[in-house]
Amino acid sequence: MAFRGITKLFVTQTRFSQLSTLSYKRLTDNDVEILSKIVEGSIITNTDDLETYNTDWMRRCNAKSKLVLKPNSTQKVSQILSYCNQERIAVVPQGGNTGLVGGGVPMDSNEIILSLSKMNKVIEFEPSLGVLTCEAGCVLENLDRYLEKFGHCVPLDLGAKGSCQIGGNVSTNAGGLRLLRYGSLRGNVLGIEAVLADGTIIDCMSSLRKDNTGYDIKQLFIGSEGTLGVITKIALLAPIKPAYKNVAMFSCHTYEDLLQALSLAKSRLGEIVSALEFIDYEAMLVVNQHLDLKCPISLAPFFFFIETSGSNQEHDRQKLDEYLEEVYGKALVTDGTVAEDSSKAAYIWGLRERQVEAGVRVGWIYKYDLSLPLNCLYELVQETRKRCKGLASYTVSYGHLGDSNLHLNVYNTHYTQELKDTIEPFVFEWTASRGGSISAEHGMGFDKAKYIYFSKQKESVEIMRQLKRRFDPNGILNPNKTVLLDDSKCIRPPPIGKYNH
Ligand code: FAD
Ligand code: 2HG
Ligand code: ZN
Repeated sequence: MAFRGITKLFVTQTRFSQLSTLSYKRLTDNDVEILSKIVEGSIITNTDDLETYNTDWMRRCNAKSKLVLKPNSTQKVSQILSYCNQERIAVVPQGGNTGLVGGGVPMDSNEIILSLSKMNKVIEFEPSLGVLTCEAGCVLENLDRYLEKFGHCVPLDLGAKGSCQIGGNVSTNAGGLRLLRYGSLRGNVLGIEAVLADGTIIDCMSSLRKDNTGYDIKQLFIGSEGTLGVITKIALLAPIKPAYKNVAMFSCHTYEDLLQALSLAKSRLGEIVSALEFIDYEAMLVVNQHLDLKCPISLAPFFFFIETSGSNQEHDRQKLDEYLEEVYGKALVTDGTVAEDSSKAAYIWGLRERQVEAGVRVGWIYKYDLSLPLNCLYELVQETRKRCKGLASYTVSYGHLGDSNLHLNVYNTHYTQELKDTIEPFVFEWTASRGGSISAEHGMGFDKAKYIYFSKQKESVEIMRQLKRRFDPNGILNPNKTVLLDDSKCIRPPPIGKYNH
């Protein structure tokens, strides 16, 4: 498959990897033979079969890697990396390939893909501790189903749960819909086994809730997008699955009303809240038009989604009813619905969760995942919409309002450089000027790596580079992702104040 209307972008990417400061070996038939022996023939070299691994979920990157390796043990991962390190062969770790920042696909035809999909075994679940131990290639939804038998669940939930892997989730420090309830993976991951670039196996597997013996090495692998090591095993806290859920959806006429409804949800529903999400009117239009999902309540500029989860149905419902009375009484919401059964709940939730899928159907996506103070979060959407008028099909926003995490997406039928230049670096500059983050939960990947200075000071970036050099001296792991070793490739933010008006 060729690039969909983005020959120009692909050319830019290819040129970029050729200009990289480190040089990698051109893959030979002899390398393929040796690596194939390590994985006992579990490889992919056929061009058609390689396509899925070379193309990212949004179909924006289409690399030409010639080899996918599928090891089924940590030992084999270690042997692969040891050989690749010695031969200077670049390796891209890949989980479910659902990442949204071009982190899990190669940028150059000589990079090989290390797929974790065969390392998909649950090792054990210890009910008294509520700790699950598994291999990194387990699909998130499969883990959730496994835990359900014990009355437990995974502490994160993403729209991509049917294909993303827990190793990919940990490597991107994925947030998702229930971070509000269970917190970040940084707190939920108790142990990690990872393999360094030279093949060294780092065993930080532990089921301990508390362990303050020195630096917490496993944290370095969380969110480092496969640039410091390949995660092979994980010990994860698995909370008790809540017995009862309520899902409700409301229309709000102004952003201020939405924020007040949010604030009341936090204070009135307190411990039973499990998700507080929003989509705007244009996002609703996109799911209506491209997924044929109809809005079940009257249309408005904003839609607010609340999920509660608890152990006492009556108590939870009473709290929700009191909340409804208050927000209707204060006219913060103008219409709404509470799902009476699980199929209606799934329908309502689909309006929010399937936004990503709807966007892909429009054509080309310019995707931004930002942390911003709530009071100015929607101002950025309005400014961007104004700038993109006449150039884009839609400027939509949705996101994890309870976490101040905005997903800002500009859609068009095809890629144009003019539209890209209209949005970037504007969005990053605006975000930096408000003290926000240019990547709230998706990571930096290839897309955002050069913008790291918009969210991190130079001293921190330098420590990141030192860590990268220490963990992966030959730079073979996921080159040109997350933090660029060549500083001259990074873009600097403008002086503070440019967008403070
Ligand atoms: P991949 O895409 O394969 O890889 C992602 C990165 O991790 C790459 O840099 C890769 O090299 C690295 N990697 C993968 N496995 C390993 C490993 N074992 N060891 C070392 N490095 C590894 N993200 C959110 O945060 N919140 C959401 O709500 C959310 N919703 C989504 C909904 C949809 C429909 C989609 C398509 C994506 C969504 N995402 C969301 C993006 C999210 O980052 C990924 O879905 C997920 O965390 C990536 O897992 P994966 O197994 O697909 O990893
Ligand atoms: C979500 O919250 C995902 O649905 C995807 O993080 C976000 O589409 C996006 O930009
Ligand atoms: Zn998200």
